[in-house]
Amino acid sequence: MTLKAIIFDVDGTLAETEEAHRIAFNEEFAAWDLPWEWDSALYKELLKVTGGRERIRHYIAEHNPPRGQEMLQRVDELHKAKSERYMRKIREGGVPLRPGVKRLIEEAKAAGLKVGVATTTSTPNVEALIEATLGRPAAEVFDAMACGEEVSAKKPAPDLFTLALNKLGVAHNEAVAIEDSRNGLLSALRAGMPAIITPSGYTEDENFTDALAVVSHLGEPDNPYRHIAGFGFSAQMITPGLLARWTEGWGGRPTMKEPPAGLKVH
Ligand code: XBP
Ligand code: MG
Repeated sequence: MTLKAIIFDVDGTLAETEEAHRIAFNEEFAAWDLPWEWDSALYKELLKVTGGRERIRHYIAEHNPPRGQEMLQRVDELHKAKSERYMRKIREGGVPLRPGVKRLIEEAKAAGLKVGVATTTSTPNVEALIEATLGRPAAEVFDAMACGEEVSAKKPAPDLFTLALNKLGVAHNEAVAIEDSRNGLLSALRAGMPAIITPSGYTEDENFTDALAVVSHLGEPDNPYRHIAGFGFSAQMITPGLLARWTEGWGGRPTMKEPPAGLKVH
């Protein structure tokens, strides 16, 4: 494999956005006079279902909250209002990019790699986050974006990573995914891609057994990552050079269940 692209997840990976999502859901529920409150423990459970609309439907089905059946008919409306509320919060600032994200994007571009995103959230949310954190349009920062509204099956299905690969014009074995969740890892593996995991607050105890490497964040020169599992034991930052070395032996195929054995740890 020759590494040609890096594809980033957004929520939890580029930034710790899930608290802003959770608060936006709760504020919107209150605005609709719904006696629904998603605390952190419940939200952690609900995050297993990717996509905000899907998450609301799942909550109604599993928790049978007051006015659930009424709201089932209005999920799109409720979710649209939540998304607008979320974007307002993001535009106010206060949700920074995680360590090493800006650095790795810049280093990847300087090394001639393409950079994309594959996310279950919708395009305007990504645009708001990138504008608020990098001060530039997302379309200038990324060579391609694959967002939730473009596919019928969200993560852990492979569709979003496959779409990002197609838009970037690279093969599944020429790109690496950067993810924070088990669902995201499965999505990448099912698309035939290797993945590096930087767990986020809500995903840190998930199972990342099949990842190439698990590190606390991407690392900065003055803020090295903490190695958790896999490759990268002796490194301090995820760089394009390291990613190219770690993915050299990658022989993954779309829909594969296990990564290939026998990759050397550098
Ligand atoms: C993130 C999600 C998203 C957000 C909410 O998953 O599951 O649904 O929580 O976003 P990933 P929307 O990081 O794996 O893409 O409400 O806009 O769907
Ligand atoms: Mg994520």
